[in-house]
Parts: sequence; C-alpha cells; structure tokens
Amino acid sequence: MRRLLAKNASLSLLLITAAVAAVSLGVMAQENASGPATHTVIIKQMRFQTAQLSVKPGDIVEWKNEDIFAHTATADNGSFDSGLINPGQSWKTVVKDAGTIGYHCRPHPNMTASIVVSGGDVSSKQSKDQQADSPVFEFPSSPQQFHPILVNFTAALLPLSFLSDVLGRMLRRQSLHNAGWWLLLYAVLITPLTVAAGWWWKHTAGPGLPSHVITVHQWLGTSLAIAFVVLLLWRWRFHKRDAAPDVAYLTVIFVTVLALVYQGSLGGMMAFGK
Ligand SMILES: [Cu+2]
Repeated sequence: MRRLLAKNASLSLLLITAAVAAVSLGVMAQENASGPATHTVIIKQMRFQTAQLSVKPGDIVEWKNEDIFAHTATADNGSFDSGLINPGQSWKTVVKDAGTIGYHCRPHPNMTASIVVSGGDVSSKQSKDQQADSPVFEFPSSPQQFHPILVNFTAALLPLSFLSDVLGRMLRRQSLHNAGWWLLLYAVLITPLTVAAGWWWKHTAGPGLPSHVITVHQWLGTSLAIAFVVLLLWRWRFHKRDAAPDVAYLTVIFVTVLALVYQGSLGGMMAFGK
C-alpha cells in the first residue's frame, strides 16, 4: 500500500514537471514569435535609410554602413552612440523606452533620422520630417555648405576664362580677351577661399573621409589654387600689351581645366559615392 502511494506520488510529480515544462516551452515559443525583432538601417550616399524607423520596445536596430565614408549613429538625447562605423561594418543596439529618438551622424550633422518606438507620437514626427525635407533656405554656416558653393565659382570662372581667350582668337575680339583676363583674376581671388573651406571641412569631418581620395583631392586642390596664380602672372604679360595669349598659354590652361574636372569628379565621388 505504501509502495503504491509512493509510486502514485512520483507519477504525479512527473506529470506536473512535464506540464510545467510544456507550458514554459509554449510561452518561450510565443515570446520568440512576437519577441524582439531586428531592424536594419542602411547608411548609403550620406543618408540613413529608412529615415524614420518604427520599432517596438526591446527591438534591435542595426546600422549597416554601405557608404564610402565612416559614419556614426548618435542619439540626439545621448541614449546611444555607435562611434565611427567604417564602410562595410555595422553596429547594433537595443531600444527600450517608447518615444521618438532622433539621431544623427557626428562627422556629417546634416545626416539625421529617427526611430519611433511604439507609443511614440508618429504623426507629429512625420510632419516634422516632411518640413525638414523641403528645401528651406538657410544661410550657410558650416564648411560642408561653404565648400560646394565656392567650388561652383572656381569651376565656372576658369573654363570660361579659357573659352573667352579661345573665342577671342577665333573671332579676333579684344573684348573677349579682356573677359578672359578678368575671369581668371576672379578665379584666382575666390579659389583660396574654396581651398580653405575644403581644408576646414576635412578638419571637421575627422577620419571619416576615404583616405586615398581625400589625399589626392586636398593636394590637387591646393596645387590648383597656386597654379592659378602662376597662370594669372603669365596671362598678365599678354593683357598689359592688349595681346592675344599664345598657344603655349592656352595649352597649359586647357590642361589645368582638365585637372579641375578631375578634381570635381573626386569631390563628387566623396559626396555622393561612386
Ligand atoms: Cu556621416
């Protein structure tokens, strides 16, 4: 009798253990099904894609850098900071509290995006994002705004100076040669500012720039600014006696224009990717 009771008791214990195990397994499976998800933000061409990511508390957000620059994902409120994510690398974090977390890239503060952790106010953030996307004029204040603006002047003045002199020779017009002189003078005056803004940008961007491309770009740009001064002195010798510049001068300025085109392509490569 006692043996039978003992046998019954151990059987019940076994059944209870099995039931508890089954229930907890079920709970675990359920948790897995609706549990933490991983969301991926691709960093490409100086943008976070998706710019506004919706997640649940406890979800994992992963940033994959598919750009040619190193970037960071840095929360505006300081709740996370990836540090530099090099091209081809990724970084992830778990988001906990509900709400909207804005984040940006430290080397490129214009790169902004947000994570909406459910419970956060999605609609107001959406209208704010739409506002941010519309082209509102802001006076330039950072080197990454100054440099591309100044580049336009350098890039226009030098080829136009060359073109004016070529047309002046073809049409035998002194006024076109005068234009060629003045355009070159303006290029010489504005280009040091373009170069300075470029160096300033490089200084603020830190190690995030592709080292090979930026090295060529920075020294070619600086050399071009110096070459323009030499060209101006050469051009002055023709201008002071109202003469048309000779073929040697035109050949050198043409090569300089080609170097400027190459310089622009390097800049575009860094700004927009290949
Ligand atoms: Cu960046």
